[in-house]
Amino acid sequence: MTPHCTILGLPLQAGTGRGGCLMGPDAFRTAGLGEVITSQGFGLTDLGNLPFPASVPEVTGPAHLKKLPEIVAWTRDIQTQAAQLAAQDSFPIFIGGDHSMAAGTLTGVAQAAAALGRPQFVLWLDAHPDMNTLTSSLSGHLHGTPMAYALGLDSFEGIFPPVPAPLDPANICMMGLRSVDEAEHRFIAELGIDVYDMRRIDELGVVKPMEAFLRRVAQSNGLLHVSFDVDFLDPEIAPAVGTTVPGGATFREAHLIMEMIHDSGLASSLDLTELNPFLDIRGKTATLMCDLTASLLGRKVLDRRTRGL
Ligand code: B3U
Ligand code: MN
Ligand code: MN
Repeated sequence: MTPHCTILGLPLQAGTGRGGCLMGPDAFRTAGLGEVITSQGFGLTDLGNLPFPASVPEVTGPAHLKKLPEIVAWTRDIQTQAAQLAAQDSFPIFIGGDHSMAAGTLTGVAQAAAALGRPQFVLWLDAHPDMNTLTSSLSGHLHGTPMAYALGLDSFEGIFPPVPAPLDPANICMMGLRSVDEAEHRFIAELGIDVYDMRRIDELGVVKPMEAFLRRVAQSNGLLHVSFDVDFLDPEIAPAVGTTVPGGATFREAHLIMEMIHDSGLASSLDLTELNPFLDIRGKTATLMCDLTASLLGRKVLDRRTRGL
């Protein structure tokens, strides 16, 4: 991993039904994300927040979709930024914002990987696969669709920007799923995506699945994008998210995943997404997400200081 990180704030919330994700980037910074990065010995460039799209295209799609033109505009802008940042010699951390941001980050980093001739892998940590197409989405909320878009599934053509380098389903690993729509279930089965839902995590733990996935990334000389949705975590420890689903990953499971990613040296980019500071309790979710990022960047259990003494 390069010894430098670049933060880009993506204050979008049009993909969700609840306001608040707009404040996500500020909450990550307030919780000390910058200090976490520098204290792990990384240089830091904070690019601030990407501005609201200057122009919103006139697009129409299925009528039940909410704020479609706005998300199309964000996707266009984020994709361009992500492709540029992923091509630089610095580790990009995209701080959201709702998960529709991943329509831009996944396709942008995959574009940069394709330019290097290297396969793009994705570790998707989320209660949801976010794999609805524009036609299968039942809620109309576009944060439920970025993975389908990045895979190049149909319904997006002519509405969203063309996908420069669609993800290979064989290079995706999803962990933590526990809320999956019927259509998403079908897509996952058809594409054969590697899924560790919470039941499989209960049964196997996280070490074996992570070892197997990281080995595949290493053997293919792949680049690894980690997309971390706050609702991957159990809502008891991470309440600041609009769509809480009980039975999520524990504190230690999540840290262990981050520690294993660090030890592998394979991560090339990161999304921190769906944080809704309006729903937080004294900043505990934002702080936990920063601590998890510290583990991904190399903080060890023995380095941690006791808080509040
Ligand atoms: N699959 C549902 C629910 C959902 C997806 N992502 C979140 N919720 N956060 C949908 O709306 O597509
Ligand atoms: Mn999500
Ligand atoms: Mn989710």
